[in-house]
Amino acid sequence: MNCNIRTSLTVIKEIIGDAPFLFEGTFPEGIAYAHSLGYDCVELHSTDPEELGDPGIEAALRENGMQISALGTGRLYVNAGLSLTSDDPQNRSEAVAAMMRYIDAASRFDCLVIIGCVRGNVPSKDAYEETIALLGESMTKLDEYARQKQVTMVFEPINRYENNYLCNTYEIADFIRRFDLTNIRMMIDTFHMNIEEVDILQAIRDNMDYIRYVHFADSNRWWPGKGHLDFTSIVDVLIKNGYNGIISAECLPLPSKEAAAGEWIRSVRGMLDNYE
Ligand code: LER
Ligand code: MN
Repeated sequence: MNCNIRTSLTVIKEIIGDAPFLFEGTFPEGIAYAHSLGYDCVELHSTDPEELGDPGIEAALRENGMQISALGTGRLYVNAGLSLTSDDPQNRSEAVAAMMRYIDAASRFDCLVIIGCVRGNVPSKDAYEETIALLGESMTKLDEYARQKQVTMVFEPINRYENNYLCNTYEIADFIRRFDLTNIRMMIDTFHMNIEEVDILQAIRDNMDYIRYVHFADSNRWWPGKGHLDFTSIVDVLIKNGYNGIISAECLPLPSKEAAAGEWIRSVRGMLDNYE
């Protein structure tokens, strides 16, 4: 069976705490490094969308024959404290405005924008519907802007210990349908799926119509093969259900970022090459 799945490496200026990124340095350096290891693309994480204006990025992409797969936006929440569902309207509109700058950059780079923890959290048990309504309002604005700019955003189910709502694939698909979003689709992350899905393979089959991007990390968030997830079956179900996008290396930089980046591509390329 033919498979055109490509791989991507997570790149960030500075890895803070135990964030699951594998290259630390400038974006042009990250692009050259990812290419040298055999990755096809880079996933760029920035705190400020202005970082993506660096003209060295385009030059490095050209020189190395690389593409940007997606722009991560989680640092807006983790580092800058912005949330699409903040109860402070000023914070919320700054979050939406910053996400629009990411959409602008994605339109230049022809890549996806990830919506992860910038969704914020439900502040109390009885505030679920209120939070969903705020998120629906913010997402509707982003969806319209993304449509104008012909950009796709991918909404990531994140496990309950990091975000306390919209944790599994079915909930994200329901949310997309409920607000009739067209340019917001879904991505999956096997680390989160291992915690939240009843059956990982069935969740992929059931939600395939929405899945546009994939993060691979094992059950312990190390590279695929270092935990107990059955990646052979996960790759097989993705390919047999027509997935033809990008799989990105978002896993812990352990025992070192260099080791994890090298082992991730060796393991995942090894599985994908069985289909080519
Ligand atoms: C973002 O892609 C994600 O998976 C979060 O868990 C990052 O910490
Ligand atoms: Mn992820």
